Amino acid sequence: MVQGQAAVHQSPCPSTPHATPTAAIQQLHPWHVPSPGPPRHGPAPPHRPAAPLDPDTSSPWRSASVLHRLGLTPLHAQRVLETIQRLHGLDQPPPPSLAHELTLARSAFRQLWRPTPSANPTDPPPLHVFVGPPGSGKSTVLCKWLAQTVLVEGQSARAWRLDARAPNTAELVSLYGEILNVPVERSWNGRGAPPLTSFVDVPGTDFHDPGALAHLAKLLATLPNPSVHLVLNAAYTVPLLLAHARAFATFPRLDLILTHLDEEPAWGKLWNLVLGTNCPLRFLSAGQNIPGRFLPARPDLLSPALFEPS
Ligand SMILES: Nc1nc2c(ncn2[C@@H]2O[C@H](COP(=O)(O)OP(=O)(O)OP(=O)(O)O)[C@@H](O)[C@H]2O)c(=O)[nH]1
Ligand SMILES: [Mg+2]
Repeated sequence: MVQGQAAVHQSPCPSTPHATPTAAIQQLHPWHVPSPGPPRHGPAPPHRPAAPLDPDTSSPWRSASVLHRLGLTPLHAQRVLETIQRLHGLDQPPPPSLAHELTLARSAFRQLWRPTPSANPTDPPPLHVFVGPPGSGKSTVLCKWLAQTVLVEGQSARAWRLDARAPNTAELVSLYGEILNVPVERSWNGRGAPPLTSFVDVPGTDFHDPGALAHLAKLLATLPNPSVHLVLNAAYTVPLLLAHARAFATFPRLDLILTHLDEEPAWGKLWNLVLGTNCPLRFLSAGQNIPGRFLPARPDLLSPALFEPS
């Protein structure tokens, strides 16, 4: 069970209104550490003017502050707030209770979620290709998905461990191929997609290097109908996550897989990827163990404490 699911059960959405947004946020966010109050003795701390990115505390909508605490950038928080206001009725004053406002926030998040397109049953089985920066967890994710396909779904599969500009040294993929009795080939033989779910591992690509990106694009063009998964470490900062999503945006049928969720407590910040890109979020992966924790992404997993226990 992933951390997010556990949090759902530990921190159900409050059913009673809170006096202040801060009180509500402390209930909502198990990882939120309240800042220490002013010292009991000695001089009062100097007044700190509001930073430009501070939430608008004058807003009559208390959920504005909650969205800020979740880790949404001001632009994305504004978009969610506008959706909340539209759902409530644009000419209406904010609801009297914060609980009601948070119910609207959940509906807004569900509405803004971009689901991954469902597979057409008449299409050939997908060729999953994992791309992204070096060390983001691509080979680990491939092995997790491969293990689910073989062990949980009972399907046959094939895998390729291809070189790009750099050689592919991911022995992990070959090792799990052996364990799961899945053939792992070291070069693409050009025969076209086999009638099995297939997985392709490539080495990391530095998104600052146009030559490496062009080389990857050329490699992808040799593969039949690849379904490209951009694998990113969720512990990256929001600007870095968005920069990667922009750099890889031209690859075909791109979606996102986020890893290292065991090392990143603030899952709410990942809403910035949902709101700031055209890429659906496909899987969330937490930890090195295989098959381990590897779940289809859902709105309630990104902000579990905001959603009702399911
Ligand atoms: N803590 C943690 N470690 C992870 C996770 N996913 C992968 N790792 C570790 O991160 C390191 C890199 O993982 P890989 O799967 O080899 O990453 P990669 O993107 O294939 O790396 P390159 O092919 O070299 O670009 C390994 O030590 C993994 O065990 C995760 O979700 N959490
Ligand atoms: Mg790798």
